Amino acid sequence: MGIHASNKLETLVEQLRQAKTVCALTGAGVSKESGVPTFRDEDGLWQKFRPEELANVNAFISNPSLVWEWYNWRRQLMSGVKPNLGHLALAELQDLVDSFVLITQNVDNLHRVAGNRDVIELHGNISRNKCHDCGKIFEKGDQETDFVFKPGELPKCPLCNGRLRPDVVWFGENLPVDAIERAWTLSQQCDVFLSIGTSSIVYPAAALPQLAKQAGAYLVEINPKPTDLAPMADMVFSSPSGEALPLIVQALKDSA
Ligand code: BJW
Ligand code: ZN
Repeated sequence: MGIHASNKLETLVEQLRQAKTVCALTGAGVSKESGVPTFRDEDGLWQKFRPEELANVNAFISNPSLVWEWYNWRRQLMSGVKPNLGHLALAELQDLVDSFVLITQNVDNLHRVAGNRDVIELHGNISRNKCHDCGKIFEKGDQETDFVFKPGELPKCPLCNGRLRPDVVWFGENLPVDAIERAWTLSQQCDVFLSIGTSSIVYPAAALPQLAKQAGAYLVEINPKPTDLAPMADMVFSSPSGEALPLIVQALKDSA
């Protein structure tokens, strides 16, 4: 490691040690090394459709089979994945700083599996279904139907016979109020904010690091392709999160 890189880690370790509250915001990039495709990279999800065309309530109403096909495929894909070194480092980080909150846009549950205790899910969780008509939420296993539905079959709500859908947040829908309110407040209160593996284009999540910076936090971006957030950041790691995060955690442990 060059002197420059080690100085950078020293500076960040100092910031993390002094911080009362550390927030991390994660996006699809953190799960890429687990084998979950991102939305907008070249090899991202279903290149023939833009995420805006599928993660969209109008698409679900006009073409529910297409939307269900996409979620079936993703559920199958996610059922076999495990946390990677980036997730595990974030779980370790929570015990190395004063107070740590993980805010995620991901629906894959991998931060909880990795061991993070305080996880704010901004965009829901793919392991649940919700009735589009009566709002009832079903955990995996609550329904009589299989979790991955048969092609052409549209799952129905066992209570009202309404249209079941994954319990995730689509474009044009509000984020869960408790989740976004808490994330908003914490972003304004925290001392260090880490933005990791997100393209920083989907709002309101993309506003959180900007909010943190404006309120005085030390802002760090970790992304192999730095985003429009980078010019605002105090420090940028242009590497995969599965590489950068273990280095940061190791440096923090070494300084103890
Ligand atoms: C690595 C890596 C490695 C690769 N390590 N990194 C016009 C202007 C402004 C705003 C709007 C507008 N029109 C509409 C809006 C609002 C809209 C919005 O923001 N649109 C933008 C596209 C412009 N937002 C909404 O609608 C939100 N709701 C809302 O605002 O409510 C109020 C409202 C009500 C009524 C009308 C209008 C507003 C809801 C947003 C919901 C987003 N939902 C999805 C799907 C979730 C469920 C599911 O998973 O199926 O969330 S879309 C998709 O994008 C998903 C993600 O969470 C989200 C963000 O993507 P993410 O995580 O950043 O992934 P990528 O693929 O974009 O980026 C991956 C990154 O990883 C890249 O940068 C790589 O370089 C990097 N990477 N390998 C680290 N190894
Ligand atoms: Zn129902």
